[in-house]
Amino acid sequence: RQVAIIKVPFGLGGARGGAELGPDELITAGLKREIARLGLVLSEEVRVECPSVSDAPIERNRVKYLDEVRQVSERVCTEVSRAVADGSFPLVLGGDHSVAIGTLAGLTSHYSNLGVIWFDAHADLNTEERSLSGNMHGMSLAAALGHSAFNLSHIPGVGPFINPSNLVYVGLRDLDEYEKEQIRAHGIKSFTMHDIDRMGIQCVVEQALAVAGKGSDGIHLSFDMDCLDPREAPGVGTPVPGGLNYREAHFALELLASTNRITSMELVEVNPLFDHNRHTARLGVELIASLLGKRIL
Ligand code: DIR
Ligand code: MN
Ligand code: MN
Ligand code: MN
Repeated sequence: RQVAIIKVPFGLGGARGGAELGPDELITAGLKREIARLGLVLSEEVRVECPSVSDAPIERNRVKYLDEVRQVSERVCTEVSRAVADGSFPLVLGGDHSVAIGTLAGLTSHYSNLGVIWFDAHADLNTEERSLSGNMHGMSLAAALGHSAFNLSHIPGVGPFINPSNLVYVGLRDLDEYEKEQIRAHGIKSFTMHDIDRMGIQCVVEQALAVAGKGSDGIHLSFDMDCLDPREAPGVGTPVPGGLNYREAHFALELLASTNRITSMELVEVNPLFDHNRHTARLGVELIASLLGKRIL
């Protein structure tokens, strides 16, 4: 199997800077060594050109850096689409979670009915109108579903919107009122931390796979590192207490790997500025390795 690493050093969609350092941090933490150890071929390693604060004009709008997010989305879409066409497994390294707009755009150009499993403390369902923060990383799924003003349909080469019945959340614990309404209105399957405590992570992941896999021709795993407990992963932009622990996260990704159903992955929101001893990036590398098939025995 071939893996294509797509680095997206973009942080302007986040609440605080630093996520743009994520891709290099993951590489430094040994990602390529792990991929080689698994016997996988690294078919390509591309770095998407991303604007940073110093390139962007001073932001005066309520919705922050929309033009920059739009530009990065188009570039990520192109790279992801090319990786799929090459027969590689796209592994997108964020960057803040707004990079998912481009990832999903690129994937939908190949998959007509893409399932999505979204590991996150947050639902990322805000629109430009309803966002309380103005940060685009809290709007990526609204764009993928076609609910926001800027959405998937504005990206050249894109396919259909994500169908809410093939979208599933794991790890939710910090939602805005509008996002709760949206989850209910569209019947989006959501496994909150409460559900994980009640059902156990195995049952949750099995049910999540069933939702994302029903009638779909591919399943994308979008992994926001803030789904983890901040004690395990302090290096994120918006930590929320009460998240997944080390063993739950590993087990979840091992279980997903064992089904051979996951066709792409992105890992986002590694923020080295808030990390201790590269702990979060190293954990990110381990979790990617688990998803790519690493086993204990
Ligand atoms: C909040 C936080 N719902 C927002 N979202 C975050 O800004 O829209 N997403 N942190 O990752
Ligand atoms: Mn997120
Ligand atoms: Mn985020
Ligand atoms: Mn989040």
